[in-house]
Amino acid sequence: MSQSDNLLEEICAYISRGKHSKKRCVLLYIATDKADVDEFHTKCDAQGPTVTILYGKFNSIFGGYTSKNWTSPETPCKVKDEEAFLFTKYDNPYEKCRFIPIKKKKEDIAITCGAKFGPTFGGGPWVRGYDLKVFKRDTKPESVYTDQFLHLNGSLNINNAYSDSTNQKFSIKSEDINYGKLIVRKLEGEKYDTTKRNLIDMKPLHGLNIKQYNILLVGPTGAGKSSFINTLSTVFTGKFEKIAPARDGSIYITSKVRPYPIITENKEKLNLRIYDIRGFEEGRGYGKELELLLDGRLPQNYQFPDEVGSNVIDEVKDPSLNEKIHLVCMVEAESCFDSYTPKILEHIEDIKKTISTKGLPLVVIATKLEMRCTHISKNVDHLFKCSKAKEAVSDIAEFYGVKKSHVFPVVNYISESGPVTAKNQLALKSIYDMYKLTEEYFTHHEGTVLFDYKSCL
Ligand SMILES: Nc1nc2c(ncn2[C@@H]2O[C@H](COP(=O)(O)OP(=O)(O)O)[C@@H](O)[C@H]2O)c(=O)[nH]1
Ligand SMILES: [Mg+2]
Repeated sequence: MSQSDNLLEEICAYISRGKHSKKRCVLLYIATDKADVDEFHTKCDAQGPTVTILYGKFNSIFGGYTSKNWTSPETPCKVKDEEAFLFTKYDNPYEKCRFIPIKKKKEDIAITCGAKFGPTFGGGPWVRGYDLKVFKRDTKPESVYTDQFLHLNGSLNINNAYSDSTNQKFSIKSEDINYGKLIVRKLEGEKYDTTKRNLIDMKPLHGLNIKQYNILLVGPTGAGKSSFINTLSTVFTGKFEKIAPARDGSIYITSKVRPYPIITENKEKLNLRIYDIRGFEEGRGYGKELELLLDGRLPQNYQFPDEVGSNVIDEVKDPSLNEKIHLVCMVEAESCFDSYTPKILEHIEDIKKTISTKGLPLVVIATKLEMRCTHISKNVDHLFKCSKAKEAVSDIAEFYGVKKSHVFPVVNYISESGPVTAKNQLALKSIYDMYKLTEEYFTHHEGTVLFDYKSCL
């Protein structure tokens, strides 16, 4: 177990009031030779609860936790957080972490968010008023890297908003933490991986009597349906996976219906199945196949013939809710709707009509956005602020008649590479929101039995 794993486990136990829970962390931001305020905000804003960890020069590790989002307003803004705290420990596995909670009545100034501020604990406004201002921009001196250490231009003045004792005499002083100096080997911003954990723990609504939610991917051939399944698998196992055959070279290979489970590195199975099918093309839509599939009447491993209607379908009789589709996800790579041929537009209209007749929820995944913007291809983080990506999301929402919040940009893992935080976040958000939408659909869906009669007998 690494040094930070150890520390994060202690912090996690402190947050969960002494109970060790199985939370995992994802590294959002790391600085070793420079501290960049913009990069910090790009990677850490709107991520929910985060831990900032400083690995000090003088044998100590320290930092702070906030349960609130970091944001970057032009005018700095104080944020209330009753759960925030600072921490410090010697860089030694046998030494316990010491926690410095937010003082009573100081919760309103637990953190300060600002476009020119890095992670900042306490509310100022004067330099000595911030308990831990890690670094800032536009000031002299700037943060500098010399002698293999990063000299941060923030300040450490605890006992303003944070203290571990009501008696000043016994409380931890700034000098007790890394000699009161912001000279560090490394700085990290971490977030507890709650989305992933929540997804693993999610169960279909009680009373539906189904094992999992079924999500169907539909889209033109080559849009990235199979690659999205591989991306999800990669996110959950932590290593590049190719469970769904995606296009390699010039042949598109998905020709059958196939549901894929998502399994984690610890062999935990998510309670959802993603159905991969053949994409539609100029000369081939779905005809009756789609309706049968939504109803759970298309046999498993059904092979799509090259010509629609050229086969006899051996329909599944009396399918249960377990076999039906519960949410449809359109996969869209182009969003150049003007260049779609009338035939393709006709296929899309047919699909939308069939989904709408069934009353099923529809969402869209927007893939390949990095191909539109060189900045995204160099760094996926750029997608969060890219105007071209935002435009694509708006266009797609309008075209498919869905809310913008139901269009999920993703950048698929298509080749062997290490984990990319932004790619993981995008894929996780999309699947988490799909799960929640399916739940919402069942909660409000008329005629669905949300009550387990058998358990009452
Ligand atoms: N650049 C890029 N290529 C992608 C992405 N998703 C899929 N692809 C590529 O697009 C091609 C078609 O993908 P595939 O998943 O087989 O599409 P499907 O026919 O919808 O299942 C493959 O060559 C993939 O490598 C993406 O997000 N970015
Ligand atoms: Mg495919």
